[in-house]
Amino acid sequence: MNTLANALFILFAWILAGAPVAAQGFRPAFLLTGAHNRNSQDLSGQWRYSKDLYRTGLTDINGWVAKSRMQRYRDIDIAAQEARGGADFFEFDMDRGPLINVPGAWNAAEPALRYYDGLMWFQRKFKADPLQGKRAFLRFEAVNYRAYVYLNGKEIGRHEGGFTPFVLEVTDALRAGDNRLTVGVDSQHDAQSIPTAITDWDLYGGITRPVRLVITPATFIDDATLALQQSGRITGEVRLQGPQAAGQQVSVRIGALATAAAVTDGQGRAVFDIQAPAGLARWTPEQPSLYDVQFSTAADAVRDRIGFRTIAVEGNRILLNGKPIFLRGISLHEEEFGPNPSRNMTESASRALLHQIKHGLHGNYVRLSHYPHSEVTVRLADEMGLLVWSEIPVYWTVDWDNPAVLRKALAMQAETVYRDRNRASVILWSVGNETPVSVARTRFHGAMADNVRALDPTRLVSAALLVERRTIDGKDVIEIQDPLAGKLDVLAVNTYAGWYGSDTLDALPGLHWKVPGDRPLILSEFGADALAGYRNDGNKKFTEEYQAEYYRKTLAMADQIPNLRGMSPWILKDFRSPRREHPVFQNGWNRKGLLSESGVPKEAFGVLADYYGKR
Ligand code: GCB
Repeated sequence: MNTLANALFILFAWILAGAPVAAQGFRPAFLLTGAHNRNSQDLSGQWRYSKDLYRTGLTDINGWVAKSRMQRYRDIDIAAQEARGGADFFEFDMDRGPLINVPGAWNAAEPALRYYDGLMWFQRKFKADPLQGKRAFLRFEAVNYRAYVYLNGKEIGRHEGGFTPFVLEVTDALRAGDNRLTVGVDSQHDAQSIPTAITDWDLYGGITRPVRLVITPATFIDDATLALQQSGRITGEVRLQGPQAAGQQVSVRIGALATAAAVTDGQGRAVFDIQAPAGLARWTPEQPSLYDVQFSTAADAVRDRIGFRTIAVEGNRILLNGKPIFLRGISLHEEEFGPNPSRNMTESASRALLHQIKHGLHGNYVRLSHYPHSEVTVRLADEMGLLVWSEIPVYWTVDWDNPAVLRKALAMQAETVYRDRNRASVILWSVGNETPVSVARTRFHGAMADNVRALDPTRLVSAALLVERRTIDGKDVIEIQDPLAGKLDVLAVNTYAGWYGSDTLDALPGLHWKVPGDRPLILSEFGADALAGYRNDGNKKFTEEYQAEYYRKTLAMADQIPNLRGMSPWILKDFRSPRREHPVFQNGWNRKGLLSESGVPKEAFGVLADYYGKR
């Protein structure tokens, strides 16, 4: 294509991509947001797996359909076929494959899979009762990164995106009695995936969060939401799906405090708008009050535990329930304590991490980086009283000019917002992390900011930006030179002076910050590596002393930023990263944790805990 044709093509593609920015366009066909409280069968446990590095179970050479002897998803008893003899033979057998725990990443399951990155097949069998007019769905909380799902040999759907849930209807494919569920999981990332192939965290391929078979009535409550508005009213909606979705009476009960009723419209949507009851206890980190909320119709009911609070920006302050708040936080990857994490976020694994933030560091806030964390973690943040920054992995760089990539980002945002919009803890939606400024990149993030605001006008929008260094009038200045700032309610920057670059630690408190003062600013990251136990070797990099001093000096620098309203230093715990291969200090771990991988505190943990204790 010549340059003009190319430009017109991009423009046309952008118009097409822009059209569905009407955020509702990204609403998934089914949400089943209350799934964990429904009649469901948890399919966690031991599954069989089969490696498929050349993807022969999906396609043959030249992209032709896979050979039947390679199709892992076939509903077939291979041992029985083999016993019969004959011309047919097979180059897989899921029934006799090795076992693996689901949920969990395969990289931690056995040493040979540590750096396996590609297609892996999973299978398990389960029994189901006759449906008798009901409907059946599979809800996957997360599959990293692409999923190909087959039930009883039939393809029932695909999904892309490693950190958000998806729901597939299996009413027609499900058998009363024995069923065979097969999932192809492709962990490979490329220039068009989100994130791309290079990050600073582990690959963690697999079915990393629970899978449930959910049974519903023919017409069911797909989604139900309630939120406290600045006006003091509680508003929300319930969406029914099914043949009887229109004209149904829907009721909502908020603990023992209030009830309300509404009738669904032609699309199965009922809206609520009620005065907040006088006795309503507002959710705060200090008193994270949650109410049992029940949404019901004649045929169905779902429950949720919901907290009510408001969040807003006024001038350069952040107001929680109308009162200024400072975010005493830390960043967190989804990785449990221990020498061989598998990203299996059980409630106890997640609680152990959040406990350190809340009670060890005296924090009230966590940055769940760099992707939506498990539903378990976000619910625990609600319960334990930790405010949450939530982000999707538009990280470092993606293919900014590609409308298909933008659509993926907007869809991921929608999946995240629909999943978490009942969580009082979530106050910030981030639209990116450390993406270098360019026209295409800023337009991409701008579309994300518009999308997330349209999906959820009740929360704040931010992004972790890069800072620039300049010398102005002989002074060493740190500034934000990013047009995206105009789209954000809260500015956030990552700053590593004193770790990356040549600054001495003593220079940090003297650095001048030139940032817009009209809005709140958060330090979304700062940090330095230290190997737990490496001490008494001078003030060298990688010692605990260096990291502790780095924290003291960076906190002294931070105290000079007038509109600083919070921080989430990098990071609570050492985490696995294939980028980090120093054979003495790292060995595949990013060592910027305040705790070692198994939870041993480094000196800097105490420095931050003292600071937060006084803040
Ligand atoms: C960053 C990234 C984070 C890295 C960190 C580091 O700026 O946002 O993902 O892990 O720096 O350790 O360099």
